[in-house]
Amino acid sequence: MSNRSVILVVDDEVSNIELLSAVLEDDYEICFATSGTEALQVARSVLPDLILLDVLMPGMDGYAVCREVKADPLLADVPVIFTTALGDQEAEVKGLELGAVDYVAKPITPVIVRARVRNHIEMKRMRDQLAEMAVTDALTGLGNRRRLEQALKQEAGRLARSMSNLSVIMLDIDFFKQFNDTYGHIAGDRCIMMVAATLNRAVRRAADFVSRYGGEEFACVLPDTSHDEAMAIANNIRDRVLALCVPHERSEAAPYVTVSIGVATAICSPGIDPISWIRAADSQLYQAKAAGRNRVEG
Ligand code: GH3
Ligand code: MG
Ligand code: MG
Ligand code: MG
Repeated sequence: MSNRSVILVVDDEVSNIELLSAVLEDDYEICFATSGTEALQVARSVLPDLILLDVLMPGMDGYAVCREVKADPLLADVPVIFTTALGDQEAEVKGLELGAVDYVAKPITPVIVRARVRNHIEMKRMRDQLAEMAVTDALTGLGNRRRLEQALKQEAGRLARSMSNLSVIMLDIDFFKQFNDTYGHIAGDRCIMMVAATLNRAVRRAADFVSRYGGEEFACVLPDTSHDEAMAIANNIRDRVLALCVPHERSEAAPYVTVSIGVATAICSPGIDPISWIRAADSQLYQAKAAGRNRVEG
């Protein structure tokens, strides 16, 4: 599959679509629509990287399309460039106020269209990259705490409709301060990466979500998972980390790196605070620490 950016060209006049396609097709995948309603259909199924949108169209005009695009969570981030008749300042202002990023004047000038489209595609790419970085942990590549809390909220809301179980696993590396003190921070970072990779191998269903919650703490969201199932997964994680046999001579739990794990399960219902899972799993984790570490409580 090609990884070229996709541009949706919307215009009620086919000759305009042909013109814009000819200007852009060397660099982008082009899809098109000849009416406002068709534009929304295509946009929702293709999720384009940019929309070139005609203002004047019979039926649903470009403004109405732009309004709907900006109101749709799936499409709101897609940059919209209006194509307006040359010199129509009012149309330009209205388009920009509706959330369009730019406009190109008709009749179009190919070099201008190419330059503006390229700039906005690039800015969109950078915005997406920043948004991704804001929810990703740089050391492990896992989601960070912000991403976990988003996932938890989303899953708890989704499962509330079917009153399904959701489990959360909180995990903390044992005596990790001593590990750093003995083997150094670089080795400590490597240990965190190994635990992250182990978690990824042990928690495998597509709906499951694994994150680095803090320094040497990890959290997993397991939708549609009973307490027994979550305990089995947690015990498997504990076994796998121990089986890595990463030496830890100053641990009081084992001669190797170990983890303590807390598990919390609850039936999702409307109005339940997603953070209550974190609190409950954290308090089980505390019990696991108090009971001697290298163990699972839930
Ligand atoms: P416990 O068994 O009770 O969890 O003891 P602990 O020593 O693991 O707990 P504590 O919370 O006192 O210490 C956690 C340590 O984790 C302190 C900190 O230096 C280390 N740490 C946190 N984030 C990182 C990191 O990104 N890299 C490294 N190398 N160490 C980290
Ligand atoms: Mg038109
Ligand atoms: Mg800790
Ligand atoms: Mg610790």
